[in-house]
Amino acid sequence: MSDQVKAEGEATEVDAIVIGSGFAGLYSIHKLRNVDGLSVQAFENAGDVGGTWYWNQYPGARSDTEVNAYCYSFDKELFHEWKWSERYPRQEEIWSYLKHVADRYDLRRSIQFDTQVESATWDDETDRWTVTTDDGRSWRAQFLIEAVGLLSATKVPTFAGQDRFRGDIHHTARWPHEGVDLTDKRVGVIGTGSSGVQVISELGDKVGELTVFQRTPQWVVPSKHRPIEPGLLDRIEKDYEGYWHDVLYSTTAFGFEESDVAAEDVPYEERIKRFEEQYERGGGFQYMFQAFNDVAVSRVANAAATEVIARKIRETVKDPVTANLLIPSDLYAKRPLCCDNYYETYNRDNVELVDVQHNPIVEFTEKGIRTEDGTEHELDVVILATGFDAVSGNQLKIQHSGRGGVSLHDHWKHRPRTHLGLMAHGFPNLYMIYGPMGPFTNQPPLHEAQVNWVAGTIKHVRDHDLGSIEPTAEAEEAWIAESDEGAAGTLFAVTNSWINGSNIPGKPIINMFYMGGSAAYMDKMEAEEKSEYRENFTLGHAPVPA
Ligand code: NA7
Repeated sequence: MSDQVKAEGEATEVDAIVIGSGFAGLYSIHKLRNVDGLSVQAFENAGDVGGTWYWNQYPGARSDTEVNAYCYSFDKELFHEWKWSERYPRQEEIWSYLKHVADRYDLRRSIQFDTQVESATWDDETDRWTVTTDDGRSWRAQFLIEAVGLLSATKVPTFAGQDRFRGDIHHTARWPHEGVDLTDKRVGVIGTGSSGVQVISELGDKVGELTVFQRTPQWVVPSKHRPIEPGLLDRIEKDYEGYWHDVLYSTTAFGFEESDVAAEDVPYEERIKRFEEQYERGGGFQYMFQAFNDVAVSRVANAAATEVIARKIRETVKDPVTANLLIPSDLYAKRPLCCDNYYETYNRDNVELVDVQHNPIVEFTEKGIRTEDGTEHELDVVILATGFDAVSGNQLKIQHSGRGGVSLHDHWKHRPRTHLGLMAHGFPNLYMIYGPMGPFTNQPPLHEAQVNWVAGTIKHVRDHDLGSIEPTAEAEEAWIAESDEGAAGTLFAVTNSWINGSNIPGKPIINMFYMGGSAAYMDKMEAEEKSEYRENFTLGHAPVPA
């Protein structure tokens, strides 16, 4: 095992380069370096590990996935020793966990922080990637693993007059680590997706005034946050492998039992009753996938799901005008949201909802935000909860030049293209963890499965002295066709959100996920491995040593 880098010309050479140190990046370093014995250099543009959980330190940030499936599985001892305190942990706790993982497996020594990877250039002669970083250095590696985050490249809209605003503006995903004192302040929030909903629910009773600028309301169910069910983690440990196998071989990999009943197959009253019960149990993904199995594909099921939420909104929000504004007119087919205290927050005297769909933001002024009706909303702080250039955004920030000098920008000009959401034709030995057309599931368990698959291909290439592995053009085409066909049968395809790229002006509105479910995705990866990558990949040849 070599853990050392060696200088070759100007570039420093390692076996593998990893970009990112969130859930996927940290596990990539551990697996490739500690388990498989490769020399690994990682780069991270943040000042510490954590990825999403480093950046998203806004008030109220927490996981809305139950923690028993929102953690690593690769080491039972880690699972045993880390004591989660909450069912949906706050950002601080998840970040502490990831820092603990970095320390426990001694990962930091392989990570260069505060470093942006600027370019990655493939050399056919040597079967190596040359990576340049913003500190002016170059690195070479046979394998390049990009764990750059599905939801990481921020979408920061600019509004007319923004520069003259005398207050502060913060994006939720670039929240200052020293914190922002919002006590008694007049705070405006733009955006009502997951981040906005969490920040709004948290801040209602902590700030002077809260003004929510809502363009599109979203369906929100309560999380019904509570301590982890007593004994649950112990029960998981008793059948540890079996539990994680069941998580991966489910549809969504969220660790809860998914329904196998179609809402369409039961009478209307039964449909409503089950959604009512599910609402009381809480949880967004549960509301979408635990009550029935067809909420994301059937308009009948979807209508029953939203009927119940709409009724709850009307029951909760005292002012009927505000309640009506909070009820979405579109389908329940965005990434499902859950948050306690969201609708209740609008009953507070210090909270105002401004409908910027019909009364748009015209400009920022020195004192705040002016809307089309002429009102100047005076504010001390504006929080942009405006989301991300999701899925492909961070990948495209790096200037990739693949086989024959083809750029990833050109290859993805009309749409992102991959095989398995992991590799692209023309870009040998380049792996994108959770890249476009990856599985639409809970991420941490699938990160591990993908990294294990990647490690398998690397071992295969090295053991057989092959030099490189790359999906064929036909495999890529077939994967896109299969992914698109699956997604077209869902309601996500006809609902605007980051899931299909429609939140970014000018971005192709196109399917970005494989929606066949986690189990089917696992089978696909296994089939490739079993066939020794012969069917859908071109296996190259190692260059003749000089
Ligand atoms: P989302 O879910 O993309 O939500 C962004 C919100 O910001 C959404 O309500 C947008 O309204 C709103 N938005 C964006 N740009 C503007 C402008 N220019 N004016 C007014 N409102 C705007 O991002 P989140 O960070 O909440 O969540 C992303 C994912 O991260 C989430 O699904 C989890 O997986 C974690 P719109 O709908 O575009 O009208």
